[in-house]
Amino acid sequence: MANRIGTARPRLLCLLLLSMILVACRQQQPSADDIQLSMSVSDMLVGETTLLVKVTDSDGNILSNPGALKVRGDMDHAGMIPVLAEADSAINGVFSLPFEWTMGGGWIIEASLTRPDGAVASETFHYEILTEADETGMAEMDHSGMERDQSAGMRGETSAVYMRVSNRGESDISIISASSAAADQIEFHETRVIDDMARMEALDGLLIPAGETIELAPGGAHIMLMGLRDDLAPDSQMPLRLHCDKGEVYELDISVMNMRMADLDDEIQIGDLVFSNRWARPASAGAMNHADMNTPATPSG
Ligand SMILES: [Cu+2]
Repeated sequence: MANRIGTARPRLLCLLLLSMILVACRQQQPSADDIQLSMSVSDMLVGETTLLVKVTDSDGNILSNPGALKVRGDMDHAGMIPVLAEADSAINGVFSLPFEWTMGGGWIIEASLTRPDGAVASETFHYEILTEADETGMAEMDHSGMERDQSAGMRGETSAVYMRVSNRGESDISIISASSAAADQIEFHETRVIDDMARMEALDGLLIPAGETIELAPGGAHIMLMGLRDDLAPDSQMPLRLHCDKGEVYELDISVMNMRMADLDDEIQIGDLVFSNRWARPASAGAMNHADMNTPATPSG
């Protein structure tokens, strides 16, 4: 009640302050949540390359002072030494980082931007890197998704789903296809390391023999999501449907996370199958829609 006395002036002051705050807000840089990182690469063959990382706000506007960028490249199978790069200045919103693909195979590139205010925005991209030998062998490989996979990988539009599946029944179960509202196309792949080189091969499906358990994991068999329709944000869930040759459909939810550090408490049984440790790598859909970032995906032809 005592505050009532002399309210007129404080109110005026408040209004003034409020309008100043509004003006300040309008001029403020976007928060880390509104930052969009998109990536293109100059070469997708083993060896030296340049990573171009473009930073914009959610409306696609270039930021005058984006901050500093760190990039970490890991292969999608265990035991490889990560490749690191960083840059603290961008030209027209684009960071240019020299980088080296040290080996052929699937790469996960994580770009983390530290804003001038200390906030961090990060994005993960997935690339399939070839050796020269691979490139010529490509046509012979019965791997229809592979080329699409690469061009999609350029846009960070692919991801992989991993899980453990046990068959508690008495007959073998064969998963022949998968579908999801989150992706245009889904294939079963296996990463194989041959002569020190990791490559992905398409599988017809997944066989879970009676009484056995199969493990889909980085560096091995996985469910490849191509043409993502929506961003797969860390800590979100995505739906996945697996179709069995006998007609059964298994509806699953998949946790999106950067790395699975421990077993997940997510075991569910559908029919004879028990699914657990279901996770997918984060990825963005159509992050590369800005025309000027479209460097050619394949080296030539
Ligand atoms: Cu794959």
